[in-house]
Amino acid sequence: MERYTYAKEAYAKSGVDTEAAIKALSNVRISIHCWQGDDVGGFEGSGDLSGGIAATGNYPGKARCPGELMADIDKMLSLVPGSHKINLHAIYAISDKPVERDKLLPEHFSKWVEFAKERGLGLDINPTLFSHPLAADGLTLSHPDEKIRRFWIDHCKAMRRVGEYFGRELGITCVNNIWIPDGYKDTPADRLGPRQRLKDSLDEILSEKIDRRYLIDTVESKVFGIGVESYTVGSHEFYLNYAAKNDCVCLLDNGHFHPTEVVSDKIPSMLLFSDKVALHVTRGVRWDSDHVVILDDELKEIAKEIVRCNALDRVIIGLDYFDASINRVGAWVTGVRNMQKALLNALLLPHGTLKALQDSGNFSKLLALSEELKLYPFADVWAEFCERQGVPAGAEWFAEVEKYEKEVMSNRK
Ligand code: RNT
Ligand code: ZN
Repeated sequence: MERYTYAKEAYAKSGVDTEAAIKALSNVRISIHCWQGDDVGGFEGSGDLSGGIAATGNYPGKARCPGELMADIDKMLSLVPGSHKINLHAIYAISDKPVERDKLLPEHFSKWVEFAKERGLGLDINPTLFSHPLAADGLTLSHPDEKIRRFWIDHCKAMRRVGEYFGRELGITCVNNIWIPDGYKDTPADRLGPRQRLKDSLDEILSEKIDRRYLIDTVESKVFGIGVESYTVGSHEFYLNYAAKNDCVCLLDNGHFHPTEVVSDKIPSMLLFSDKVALHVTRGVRWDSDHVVILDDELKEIAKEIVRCNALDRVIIGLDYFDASINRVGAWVTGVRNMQKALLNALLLPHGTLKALQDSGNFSKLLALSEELKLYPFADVWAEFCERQGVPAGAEWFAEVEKYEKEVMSNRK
């Protein structure tokens, strides 16, 4: 507390209100991906991940069923400040009998709605267009075979209805994100045809009008995937244009661009032309490896752009990482807290002062001040925020994970 009082004063001197920052941060709901809990396995039973994404490692204690995953989510949430959303995939449907993906109904997700209601959470959804026999050749919504394309279109339509149900039941808008693995390993003979088919598929999927209060549709691009190195149907340009012309939102996954290309720089451009932009925040190491999000420079820069553009209500923040080589609950908590730390860091910067320095051409002072601000007592404001939210402020949270691993996760054999 004493430390917070000191920090509050230090920030006030630079024109920053720490109370306003704490309040703003406590209102940010992050969409926390359920799939960190089980390496994108889901409950369909096969467990084999496909579609050019991969989880590596076999750390013991993975959640094997809805009950275990929900228990792990509870543990994770108890160590994360604030109220959030849980982001589900179609493969996390809960049903006694197997249900084909094109036949999924809201009732197959009613247990999740119950779970969310009891905890004041929102829910997001994703159709799962990978890890399935009909996606075995790496093509789904752009497939030349009409029957296969039909199956995936119907699946996406079904999941939009599930999303609408989430939004209606919980009173928190659901985000339905479409990502497809479609592409070719080698140089294609036709780049237009698959994209034409993807466009047609999306047109049909989105043709059913659903109230925006309940459901927002997003489309996620990618530059390449393992096995589909030469051509990706759903490229950035494809979705950027598609979203601009249709009633949906572009989703930028920061692992889905060339290594020196940054998503932070794209955010203001997107916001000038669209009401919303969605993110999958991840950490690619040399490729789209989906490492746990750490508090690195690009994460801080992404958060700064969201805050500087005054767009906390326009940028939909979702997380997307899955590390199977370390304790999964620990990985989850680390990433969520880092996203929040980055936002708090951004909320504690004197953006007005910094912008004025830029506009007056005083780049020497801009650089000097920006660097000095890095050593402001940020950690004390973070600790105060955590304390007020009733979660551990520092590394002591990990003791909870160790205890949970010993008492719960280690019994999953
Ligand atoms: C894959 C995409 C996609 C998935 C999730 C599981 O490269 O990033 O978002 O990670 O849907
Ligand atoms: Zn993603």
